[in-house]
Amino acid sequence: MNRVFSGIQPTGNLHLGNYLGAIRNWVTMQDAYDCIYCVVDLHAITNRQDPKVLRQGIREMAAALLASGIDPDRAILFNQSAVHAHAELAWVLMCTARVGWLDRMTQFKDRAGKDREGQSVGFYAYPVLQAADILAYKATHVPVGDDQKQHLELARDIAAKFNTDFGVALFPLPEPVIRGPATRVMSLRDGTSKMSKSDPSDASRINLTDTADAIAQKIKRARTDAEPLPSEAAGLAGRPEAANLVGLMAALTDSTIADVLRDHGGHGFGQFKPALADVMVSALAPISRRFNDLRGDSAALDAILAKGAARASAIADPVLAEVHRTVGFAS
Ligand code: AQP
Repeated sequence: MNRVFSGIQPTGNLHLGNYLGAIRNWVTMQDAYDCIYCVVDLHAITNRQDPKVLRQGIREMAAALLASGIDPDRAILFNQSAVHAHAELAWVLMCTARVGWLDRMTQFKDRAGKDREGQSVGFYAYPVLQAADILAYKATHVPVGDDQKQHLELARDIAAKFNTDFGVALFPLPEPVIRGPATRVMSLRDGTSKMSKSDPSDASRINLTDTADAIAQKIKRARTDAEPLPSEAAGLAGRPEAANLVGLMAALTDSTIADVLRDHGGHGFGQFKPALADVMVSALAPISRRFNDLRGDSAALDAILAKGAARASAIADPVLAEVHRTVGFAS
């Protein structure tokens, strides 16, 4: 059976990179798969969090996902810490994963920079928890942005080693689903770094909660070069900011880079940017409206998350029991 699992951190607003790289695929996959979507609060505390802000962030992320089109009657939507199998399986898999494998994770190296020794052990081991998130449900497909490719390969390696070590076929090897023309949305201020919630500059990203005016201003001020758009994709080589904006237009209009360049090739950014801003505002305005309607109803959001956690536990608990028997635990 095909089963989809994916997660998102409740730290800060959902941005256009999260939406186009991952969430939009989450929504379409609900029609074809058995889907489990998780607000990953255990991952969030790998960096220090204010408890009040985290609690509110979990609800707000749930509201943002519902506003984006996740249907809690079809997909399972819950927060990670409410299902104990995640942390428990992570421990077992921590004993399967090798230190050398984690040492190769580029995201840790990039984010830790020179302060490797000052990072939490949890932040270092984060990709093992991510493997547990997926494998606790025997998920077969994981829709993610391009930045998560290496972590997905690690999850496959961990699943394969566990199966081999114990001579079982307990875990399927999960497939990443990385699709669409915007699998890696870049910062509006620097076309070589990814759009990210933790970028200190709000001008670097489009938040799903931004007003139409804020979107228009951010696109207007987005960094670009002085050349007009080329009429073919090859002409975007070495122009990361132009490539990013063209990719966004393609993703938001459900078309391809070639289509966008056919329509806008030869235009300067003074002409292209307002067209892009208009398309972006039309795509995001309904989501933003629904989000504002949902975010204030904490009781309703908590009820949706609790129901999702019960459904998730009903799938993960038997898998965990199978793991217990396989490794030789008495219970
Ligand atoms: N720029 C991006 N382009 C395409 N996809 C992206 N994703 C994140 N940034 C981009 C995808 O969004 C999903 C959820 O992300 P997450 O919040 O759990 O993880 P993240 O990669 O840590 O997101 P951020 O914005 O970069 O947060 P910070 O700055 O806090 O680290 C994932 O599928 C991810 O691929």
